[in-house]
Amino acid sequence: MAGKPKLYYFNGRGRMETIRWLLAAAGIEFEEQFFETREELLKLLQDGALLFQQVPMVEIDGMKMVQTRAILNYIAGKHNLYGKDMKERALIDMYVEATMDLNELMMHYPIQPPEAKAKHLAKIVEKATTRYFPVYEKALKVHGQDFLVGNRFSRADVQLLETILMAEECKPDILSKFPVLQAFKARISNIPTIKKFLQPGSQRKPPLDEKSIPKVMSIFNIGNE
Ligand SMILES: N[C@@H](CCC(=O)N[C@@H](CS)C(=O)NCC(=O)O)C(=O)O
Repeated sequence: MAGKPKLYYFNGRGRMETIRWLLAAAGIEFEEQFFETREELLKLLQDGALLFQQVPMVEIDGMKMVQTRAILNYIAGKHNLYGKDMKERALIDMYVEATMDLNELMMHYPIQPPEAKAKHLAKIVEKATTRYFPVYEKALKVHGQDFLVGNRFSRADVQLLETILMAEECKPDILSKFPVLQAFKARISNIPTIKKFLQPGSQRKPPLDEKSIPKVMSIFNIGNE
């Protein structure tokens, strides 16, 4: 039997967090190796473990996988979270790509310079409430089912919940005009694997705090590229 997947990243959300969410939702236990310094990342690189010299990297089923989307696709396919056919998969892909676009915007918020923060936050709220959330609200309302795609639990539900919770960290009442998404959030948060991941002490990571920002910027050489 293959061992547990092993995740290589820093001890924070970044691009790895969605991978943690998906594994947890699938009920898969995983190990994590964190690097604290740029030197530790460079060591991994020198060992030849990073195909494109970047993380996230996940050791899984004898592979050293990189590229976030490739990793997520593999986990989703393996654990039956990727629809029943090509068309469902296409819809799931559209939905999750949009959540990842919004996540990317939110991920960059903590590292904005102080003078750019308010504008960046306004952009997050505007995109969430006028571009992305209305689509999911309508989709759930129109088909009236519990899950986004195909009337069964998929990565689309997991990734949308992750994004909703991140958006609420930016603006706690961001769902106020989206009653169907409020119900969706409650429902999906109650799925046992997800409920467990949402509890304190799980491998879910908190938002990046002020004192971790210089560390993350130094590990990834952000601003010096
Ligand atoms: N397309 C890649 C992008 C990966 C990426 O940008 N990783 C960052 C950390 S989140 C990194 O390794 N930066 C160091 C570098 O690019 O040298 C993916 O989605 O995995």
